[in-house]
Amino acid sequence: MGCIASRAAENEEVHKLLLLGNGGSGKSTLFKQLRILNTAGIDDDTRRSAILPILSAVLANCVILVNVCEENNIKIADDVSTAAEGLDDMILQDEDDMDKIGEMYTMCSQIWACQEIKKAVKISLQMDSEKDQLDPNAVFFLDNLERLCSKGYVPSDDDILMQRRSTSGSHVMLFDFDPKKCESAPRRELREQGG
Ligand SMILES: Nc1nc2c(ncn2[C@@H]2O[C@H](COP(=O)(O)OP(=O)(O)OP(=O)(O)O)[C@@H](O)[C@H]2O)c(=O)[nH]1
Ligand SMILES: [Mg+2]
Repeated sequence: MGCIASRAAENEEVHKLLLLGNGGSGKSTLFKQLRILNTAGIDDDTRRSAILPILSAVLANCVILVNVCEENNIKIADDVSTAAEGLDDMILQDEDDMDKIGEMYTMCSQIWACQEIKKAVKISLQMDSEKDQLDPNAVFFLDNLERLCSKGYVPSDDDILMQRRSTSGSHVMLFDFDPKKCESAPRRELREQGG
């Protein structure tokens, strides 16, 4: 009984916030922002485990852009199509795949340098079919290709914030909110982004 009472008292001290919303509506992004601003920040394991998913998403987005060009009769150079075919066969899933990053960089930068590909960005952000849909932050990552593919790359806070990874199950984070600390922290903007 004493245990239940003390648990109840403990719970009264905690303000609980349940985040519900469509996929891609920003629940995890809010979590990550709170982690950066109000806890010890993003830990090294989380950063390390984000490397391959970030690079895989970049690779997949390059393939999507080339497919969208082909489907919309946007003419691209043959070497750009060939680079996309090379990427289509590439899988990045474990540490052993890290030695493919140099090759991936060459192919992705060739695709991203192509002016016609930029036309496909706008189209693919508006596509209904999931297979042709670009990640909302694909341009941010493609503009940072050199940094992402360099040796010893460690994802920055912004990389972690921009990364799109669908959450499975429910996640809980406990944090102390200190308004004074918040005022002195670098200002960040949280914006509602339609799904
Ligand atoms: N450019 C930009 N992107 C944003 C902003 N806020 C959120 N995003 C991006 O929008 C996407 C939101 O995705 P999540 O936070 O993973 O969405 P979620 O609600 O957790 O989705 P599920 O886990 O699938 O239910 C991420 O790619 C974010 O980086 C913003 O202010 N600007
Ligand atoms: Mg999520």
